[in-house]
Amino acid sequence: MKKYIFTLFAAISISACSHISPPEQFGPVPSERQLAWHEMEYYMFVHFTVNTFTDKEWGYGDEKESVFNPSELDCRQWAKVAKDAGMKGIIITAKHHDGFCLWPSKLTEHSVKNSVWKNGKGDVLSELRQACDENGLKMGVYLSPWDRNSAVYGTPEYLNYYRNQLRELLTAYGDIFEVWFDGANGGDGYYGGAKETRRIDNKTYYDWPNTHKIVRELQPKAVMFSDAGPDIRWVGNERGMGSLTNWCLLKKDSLYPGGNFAKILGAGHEDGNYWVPAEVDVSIRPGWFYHQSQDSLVRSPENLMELYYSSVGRNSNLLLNIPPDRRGLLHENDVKSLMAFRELREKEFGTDIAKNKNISASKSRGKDYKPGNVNDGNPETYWATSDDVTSASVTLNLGTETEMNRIIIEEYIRLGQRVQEFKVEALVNGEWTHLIDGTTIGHKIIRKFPVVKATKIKVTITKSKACPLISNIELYKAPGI
Ligand code: FUL
Repeated sequence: MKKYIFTLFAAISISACSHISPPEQFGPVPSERQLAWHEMEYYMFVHFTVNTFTDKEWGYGDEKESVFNPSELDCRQWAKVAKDAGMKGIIITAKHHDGFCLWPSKLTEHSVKNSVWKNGKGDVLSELRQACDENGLKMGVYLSPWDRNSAVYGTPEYLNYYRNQLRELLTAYGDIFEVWFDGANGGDGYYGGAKETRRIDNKTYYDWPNTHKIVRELQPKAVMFSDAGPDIRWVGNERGMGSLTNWCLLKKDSLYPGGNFAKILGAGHEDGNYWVPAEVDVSIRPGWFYHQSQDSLVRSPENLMELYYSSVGRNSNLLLNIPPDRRGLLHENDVKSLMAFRELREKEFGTDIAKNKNISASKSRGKDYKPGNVNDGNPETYWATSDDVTSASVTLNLGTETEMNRIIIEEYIRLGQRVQEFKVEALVNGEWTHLIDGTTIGHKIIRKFPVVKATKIKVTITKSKACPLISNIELYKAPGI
């Protein structure tokens, strides 16, 4: 009996010791809707309205509905291109600053219902919905707060109009993954014939918190984008440049849409109290809308690749604008460039050299958090250290001398963004050689370095706010340098 009790006691204590508690979350963490957004990484922006037909970037608001007349509009073509390009969704300008609605809104006459396209029976939003569903893409909407057509813009009544439009969009077109609130605001416009300049106070006029409630109520899974979140933030420029140091954290209460916060928006706040990651919005052409004169100015596949490094490679999502032309189709030049860009990415990230290679760590939290979790191909497993350790390294043993020039590193962001500084070294001819230094990691970073022939690669987290949690490391040999 004594022996039995002893054995039982020993078994219980061994199992208690081998149970290692998971790390606690540190600081703000992403919501489920934000996590789903992080996974999307790359998706299409579609700028399409009367401007496409008037050759403008900002319509004044007095455009006749009849100018909107695409000859071959085909949302299926957009969606097929997006899917073939490797994109995960499409965000459309349901209404741009000119106020023209691409859906037959009951709240205004200024929409497709009064155009000649399909004799006023068309609805771009519902065609896009169907095309997205057929191609497994998510759909998002851009609804410009600034409306140069509306007679009531600038008065409290406009807010009701704007919110009711939002309700129409969020109830009639299925699941919306992102609602895009643009920051351009106020100025001259048609305003129902007044033709004047109307200025609003960015900080107070829109009463954003009450508009946000509508989105949460009608589309709880949707993230909301603006200069200041609440869920996703603008990166602070339209050149496609994410910031090398990029915290998903933001003190968003001190910001508002349309304010002058470009620098802050790039890097975020290291000590931010909300999770508000950055989205890079950029156009494949100089303009956001289609202009025939820009047919020869479409970004090259190589240029798109650079954008990819400066956005997805810098802990941001890439929202790439491809504006349909007057036919209502994505232009051949844009499509060609997108497809070649996809091929480039496939060549760039061909075979992951790190996958399942032998790996060791200077420190580890124990079996469930072993270093092998970073190269097992499973984003749900991660290498972690014990709570009191904020600097440690993992070393990948490649077995033989191997050439490489790219590295991907990902943090397990579900429990917060932690890493403040890291470095990567290579064992070349028996000596550790420095490859890169970095600051933040977050969801993902992709970094280049000159081709190196090494037997081992060491990733050291030199500084972290709390014990580092690394879910993925990949290594590639991309063509060229
Ligand atoms: C800006 C707008 O003024 C541009 O026309 C475009 O829609 C861009 C994405 O956002 O603020």
